[in-house]
Amino acid sequence: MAQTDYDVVVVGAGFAGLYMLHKLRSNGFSVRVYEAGSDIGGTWFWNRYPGARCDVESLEYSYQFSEELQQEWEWSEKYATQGEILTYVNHVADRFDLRKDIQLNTQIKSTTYDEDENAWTVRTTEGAVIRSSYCVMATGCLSSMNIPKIPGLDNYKKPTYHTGNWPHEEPDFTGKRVGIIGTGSSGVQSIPLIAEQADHLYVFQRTPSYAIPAYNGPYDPDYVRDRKENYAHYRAEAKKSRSGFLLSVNDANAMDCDGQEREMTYEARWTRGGLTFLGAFNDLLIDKTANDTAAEFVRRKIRKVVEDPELAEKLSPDTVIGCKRMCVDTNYYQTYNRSNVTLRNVRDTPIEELTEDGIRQGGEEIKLDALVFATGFDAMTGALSKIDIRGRGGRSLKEKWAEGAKTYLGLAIFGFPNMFIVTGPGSPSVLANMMPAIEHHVEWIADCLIYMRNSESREIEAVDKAEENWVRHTNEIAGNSLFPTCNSWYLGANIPGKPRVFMPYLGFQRYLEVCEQVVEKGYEGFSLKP
Ligand code: N01
Repeated sequence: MAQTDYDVVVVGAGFAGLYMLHKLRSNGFSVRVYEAGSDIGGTWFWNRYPGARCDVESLEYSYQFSEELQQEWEWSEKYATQGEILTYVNHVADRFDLRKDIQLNTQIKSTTYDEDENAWTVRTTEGAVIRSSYCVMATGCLSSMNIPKIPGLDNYKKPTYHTGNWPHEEPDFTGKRVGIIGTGSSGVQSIPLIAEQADHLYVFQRTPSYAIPAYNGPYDPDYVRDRKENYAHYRAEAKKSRSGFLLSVNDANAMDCDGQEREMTYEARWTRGGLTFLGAFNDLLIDKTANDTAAEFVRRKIRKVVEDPELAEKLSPDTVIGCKRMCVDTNYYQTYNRSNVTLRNVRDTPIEELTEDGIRQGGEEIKLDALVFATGFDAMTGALSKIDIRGRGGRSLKEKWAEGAKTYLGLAIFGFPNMFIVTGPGSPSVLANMMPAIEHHVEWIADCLIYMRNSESREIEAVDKAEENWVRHTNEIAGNSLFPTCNSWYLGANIPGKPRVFMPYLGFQRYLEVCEQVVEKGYEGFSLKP
């Protein structure tokens, strides 16, 4: 075997990297985790903007690998704040003594595969060189910020913020004129809170989002008790759904019901709040007519909340509901009834430029004291593309993915042996509850490495044909849905020049079954070198 420093290098210390470390270390592998941030937590370390919280229920957005952990941890609210989740992350790290194998403030610059030695050479931006038999990229799906190249960006002199890299010292917007660009999940969460603080808030909206109320609040102790007593059952049920959540999808089709029945179903989902609204009917993401009924229901709700009918119209999306990631809100639409909030329509009147202290739009300059970019991420591939990853024959991953990301199962890449991605493109990842998606990948990878060790194999690689088939299969499924009909980040359409390819795999349960079968058939679709 090659001389290596570690069996496995893991890049990233978010939920994925932390569990990967724990799982591999408990199975006797030597592991080192490298993290660019000054602390652990990934998404929940960086995204600390006002109002940041998870829109998946806390009791489901948490690790299930340790019964003791899930029993001892108490979530205070249905949707946990960023701060509470970060406290949980730190608790996990301490509980499993993870920190000693994590190196913070360390950016990985490149990883190069050595075909003769079957090992990776990993280099940090500071020049350190590490050798490992395997690399696991736990770099996150939404971790590479997107700041649009608006003319004048360099001339703008006032403070700017990105929701995905929010300062640790909370900015004070009191008495300030604040601009925010972007009305996706981050914008929808932060706008109500920034509006409460700022003297005036200008929201620059290109595409309105569908937002479903969170109805967040403290957990009912009886509900928590039941969940905890029956965790195994609930977790198993969630895995049977297409998204990894409980209460996912009603089996009935919207178009098989009469108008009154549909209305009642939507109302019940609306009253419950949150992402499960989209599960009101089975055909919402397949049949445009069905989808229109749900979209119109939400638009009616917007019109009821927003007092100015013209403003309500501007805030009402006309796209397929659920095509872009739905938002979960607290007082989002209500915020537009405030006199200190102005909606600026960027779709009809694009931003012309940033001036020294403002935004010029439609010939008018709006003076600002601070500007917030809630403009999202180069999703799913961005963080990987920033690292110079070179596989067999020195071929770079960036080159390989120039026409769109290609993976086998979202876990492995042909030409890049002994490397795994946690929740990579081609896996359910962002279309599922991220926590079970992460845990599934971590456990699959760990089992695979144990198999490699037991079978005295030294190299594993996705087979070209298997990868091709998987990419085709992923696209076929997406093609049968309404997902490709809008410019979402699932398609890479939010980043100018990025190939338009649908990246996540639709169907959590189906995916789990496929991964299991692959293993049962002796890692079908992979080539293993003894
Ligand atoms: O980013 P986004 P996000 N000019 O890409 C606009 C997860 N998340 O950070 O739609 C003007 O959704 C862009 O407009 P358009 C969740 O999975 C979860 O909000 O491209 N506008 C859009 O409005 C989510 O989906 C949680 O026309 C520009 C916005 O910026 C994902 O992260 C919370 C522009 C970007 O929205 C990303 O959410 C937060 C330009 N040049 C995030 N460029 C929870 O769990 C972009 N925009 C609650």
